[in-house]
Amino acid sequence: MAIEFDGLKEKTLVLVKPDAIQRGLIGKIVDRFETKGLKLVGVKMMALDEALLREHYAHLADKPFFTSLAKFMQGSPVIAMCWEGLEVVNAVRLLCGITKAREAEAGSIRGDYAMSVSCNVVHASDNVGNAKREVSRFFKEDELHDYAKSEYNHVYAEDER
Ligand code: DAT
Ligand code: MG
Repeated sequence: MAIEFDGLKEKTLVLVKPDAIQRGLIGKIVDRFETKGLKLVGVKMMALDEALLREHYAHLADKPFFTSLAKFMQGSPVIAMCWEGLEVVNAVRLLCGITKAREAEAGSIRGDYAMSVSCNVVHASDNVGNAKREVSRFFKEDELHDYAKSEYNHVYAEDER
């Protein structure tokens, strides 16, 4: 069965990066998504191997910083999470803030917790097409969970559910 991505079942991939793991920010970062009203449908700690990193950052493979980016991302395991909700890909990008963290909007995760371009604490899928590819790359179907969240009756209006 294919992973659902429509409406309330839209999904996105978030990685808590090694800098955030080292700095003890896992809880604070998870809290941002939970408090927003998103549904966590998959989560695991994992070490990123060479092949996975090459796929994940294929769009940056010929950049001069690629080697240091790969080394940084392999500095410790990461927390991979799949979050679900209405237009969640866009909502999560907004929550994360722009790449260059020291210029990220105050109130965003990068804006509040980071100062660097590369050590910017989180990864988030940047559009729905990439979210589909990234969620499938990091999670097997049986690692994603479908469950009711009663909070949804208050997070979304009736015509949004
Ligand atoms: P984002 O993570 O905001 O989607 P991206 O996909 O362009 O940004 O780049 C992926 C990661 O690569 C980014 O989070 C940090 C690193 N990176 C991007 N541009 C960089 C640069 N100019 N110097 C060093 N690292 C960079
Ligand atoms: Mg990106």
